[in-house]
Amino acid sequence: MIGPDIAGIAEKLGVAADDATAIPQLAAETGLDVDAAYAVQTALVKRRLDRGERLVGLKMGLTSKAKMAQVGVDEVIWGRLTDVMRVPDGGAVDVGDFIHPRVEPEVAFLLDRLPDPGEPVGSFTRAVRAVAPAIELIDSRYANFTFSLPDVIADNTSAAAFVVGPWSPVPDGLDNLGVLLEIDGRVAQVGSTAAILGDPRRALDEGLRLAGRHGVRLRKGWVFLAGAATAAVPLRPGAHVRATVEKLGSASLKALS
Ligand code: OOG
Ligand code: MG
Repeated sequence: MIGPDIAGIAEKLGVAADDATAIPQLAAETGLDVDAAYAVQTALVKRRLDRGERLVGLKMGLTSKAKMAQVGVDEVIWGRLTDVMRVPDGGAVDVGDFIHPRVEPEVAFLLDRLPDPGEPVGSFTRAVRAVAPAIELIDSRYANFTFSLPDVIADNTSAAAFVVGPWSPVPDGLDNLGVLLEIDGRVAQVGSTAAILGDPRRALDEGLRLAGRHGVRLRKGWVFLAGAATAAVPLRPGAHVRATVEKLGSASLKALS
């Protein structure tokens, strides 16, 4: 049997991102399952690496119920981050570079010595050098921001851009810190780090386990996004976005008008 055209699907998704033009979902039509979808993601990210981008981290997706409910997919997923996706804290993006961008508040980890797959969460303090508030800008390449599980995996889990706030040493507890997303100084979303798999440290275990299944090992110096604590909010031209995590401070982003 001939399987799905991994390279062809990756090219379509890559062009959709480059041109900021939505495409129809393609997993059902092409018979893409989860494993084939991760193969598409690998090819899609390789397309970026081939033009000089560098891998700088890993992101988790759908680690909170709020996110699962928003997009109607209830499995934890992971994707890759490159240097070109990183926007400096307080920096600006052009909404026109994206299809239908949304922003969401996240917790970022700076990876140090990595535990082996399956090592318990107790190893977390050795594996993580620092923690920071973060904003992820997601932009599904599919029309209407609607997708199935293999569709969103193939699309590198909607990864488009991210901002990391100031790094701090890991505080004693990370499991119940307040999270706030403000747009133009108004509260848009409120949550808690408890929404992220009960404790965002668990997202690291999940990332190691799930990416490990596909032969991907996390590296020292990488940024790790644990997944949004709340639903994502559309990013409009001219908006000022701030994500605050209790004890950790804030990260911010502007959208050019
Ligand atoms: C998929 C990516 C989810 C998160 O933090 O949950 C994600 C999407 O919502 O488009 O990044
Ligand atoms: Mg996210």
